[in-house]
Amino acid sequence: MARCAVQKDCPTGELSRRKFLSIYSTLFPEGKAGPFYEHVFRTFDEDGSGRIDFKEFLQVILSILHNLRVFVFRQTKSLTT
Ligand SMILES: [Ca+2]
Repeated sequence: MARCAVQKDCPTGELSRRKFLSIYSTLFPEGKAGPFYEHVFRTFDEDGSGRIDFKEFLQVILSILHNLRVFVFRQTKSLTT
């Protein structure tokens, strides 16, 4: 079901500015979509294409997982020393 929603929202496999703002405004009607969009795309859109492709998305996910692993390691180490 989630895959169908992604294919419907991003049929090219990339997330555009327009689609991002549409999804964000639907999920967070009280939120400030513009500033958040700028932050997200500055972080995710590595090639500056104005779209987030699957490779860029995976790189961010891997970065988050790495940072989470480092955080857990440090927390665990501080408990044992
Ligand atoms: Ca891009």
